[in-house]
Amino acid sequence: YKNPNTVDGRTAMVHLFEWPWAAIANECETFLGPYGFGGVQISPPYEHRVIFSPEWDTDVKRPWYEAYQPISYKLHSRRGTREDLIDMVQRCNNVGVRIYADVVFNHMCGGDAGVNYGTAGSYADAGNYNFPEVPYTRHQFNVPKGTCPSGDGEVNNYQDAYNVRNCNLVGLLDLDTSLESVQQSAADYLNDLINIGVAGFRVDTAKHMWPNHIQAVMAKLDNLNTAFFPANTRPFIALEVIDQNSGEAVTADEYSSFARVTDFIYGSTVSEVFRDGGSNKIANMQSFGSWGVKLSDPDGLVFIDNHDNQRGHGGGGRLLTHKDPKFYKLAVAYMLSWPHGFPRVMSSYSFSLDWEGPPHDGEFNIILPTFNSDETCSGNWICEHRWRVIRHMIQWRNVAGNEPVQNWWSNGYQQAAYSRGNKAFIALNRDYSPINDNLYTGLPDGTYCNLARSDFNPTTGACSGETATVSGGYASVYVDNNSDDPLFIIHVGAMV
Ligand code: LM2
Ligand code: CA
Repeated sequence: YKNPNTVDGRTAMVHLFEWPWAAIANECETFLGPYGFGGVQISPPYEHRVIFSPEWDTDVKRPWYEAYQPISYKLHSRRGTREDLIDMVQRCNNVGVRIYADVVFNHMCGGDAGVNYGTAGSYADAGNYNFPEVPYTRHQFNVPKGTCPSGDGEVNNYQDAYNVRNCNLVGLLDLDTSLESVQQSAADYLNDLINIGVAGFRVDTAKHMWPNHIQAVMAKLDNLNTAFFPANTRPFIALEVIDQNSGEAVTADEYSSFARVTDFIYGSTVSEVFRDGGSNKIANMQSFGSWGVKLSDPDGLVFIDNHDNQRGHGGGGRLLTHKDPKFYKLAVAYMLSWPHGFPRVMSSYSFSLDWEGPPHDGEFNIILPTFNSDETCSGNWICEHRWRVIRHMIQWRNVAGNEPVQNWWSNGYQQAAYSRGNKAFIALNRDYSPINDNLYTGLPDGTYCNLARSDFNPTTGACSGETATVSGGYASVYVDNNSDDPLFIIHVGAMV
């Protein structure tokens, strides 16, 4: 369950937050496959609530978070129909890019939804705990049964695991996941996705479910579809457990023995180092992983920011995001260079208010991304995964493979450089002066394309700009601290 089931040699995924299925299918074929991305976390594929101006905020229309309020398990969301989903999963698998579905089975929609119709047109009556399309009825929910110990039915005491796991999180109707019938409904819906060809799941709100209930659902899951995966392959499971405050009753290590778990400490540590350049220096990052993280290498899903905390939801925190591009690129490049955890690159759209949904037309249809000649996205899609440093670091990580960190160099403050065996070398500068040194790279002699500042064409072997020469293993490395891309990036897959 901890294996992401990527094709051989692919080592990272991207979260294409709120991308429609049709756009993801194209992205797999034209960009993610060629650049060596291992997989895509997609936004929720099941039927969810449609939110237009609920009474508590008349300005809120089609917020992104309506996707976290299930109405049924029909695979028809704001991002596309079942047919669109099937087409996307097939086309991505065909170019070696795996799909991980974001799934919710802790709860259904908020009680405030009342009688409503979901994205597939299914009827639900939240006030009466009635979801006929699944079906779920009142006896399958914790609050009406009295299994939630809080006075008002809300999660309001993180010191008490029963409160966290048996009550309604922000009013979302909490399912009684101890019931075999609920476990079976959840497994049926995940198996539907497995049979379509997904490689695994990001499980929302796992912290709010008992570990043995999640394991019971996992035990009911089919092996992956043999049209795309070897026989007897188990799905990848990444559990969302926000464990970043000490003293809470629920911790990540209750889950990490049986699945990967989101590491929320990782991103805040790396953000702090590359944002402030304060007491946690880049010079100290040589031993990162033995400190600064929650989960050990094989147990962690690691990321700098995610769709929640980049807008103050889901624990929030002072994370680097695309809004600080220079330091963000350093942080993401560091993540992709470092052999710890399975990394997830965030891909965002621009927003100013925390609830704002993806770019849309006057009818609230999502507008598909369009692209500039330098591969970046135009309009309101940020597409961090297409930024030059980030897309090249995906390939760098694949080339580095299982090679260890070697040839570590640092100025003792905010500059560092290192190789992964004799395959790949990087230098990062978050300091107030340039790196201007003759450094031992460990790489074979030859001429390399500096991918921080240039592009490499694998067909012609041409480098669009700056090159670097390795001679006797040494390279003269210059990294301007005033550059927007204060890095030096070379690997044996991009030699001129
Ligand atoms: C999470 N972790 O386990 C996410 O970190 C968290 O951000 C998700 O909430 C939560 N699980 C449920 O999947 C998001 C969003 C909330 C939003 C919910 C449901 O962060 O703001 O709550 O999804 O859409 C919204 C309203 C809230 C309202 C609720 C129910 O913001 O005010 O509560 O819907 O209608 C009455
Ligand atoms: Ca729960």
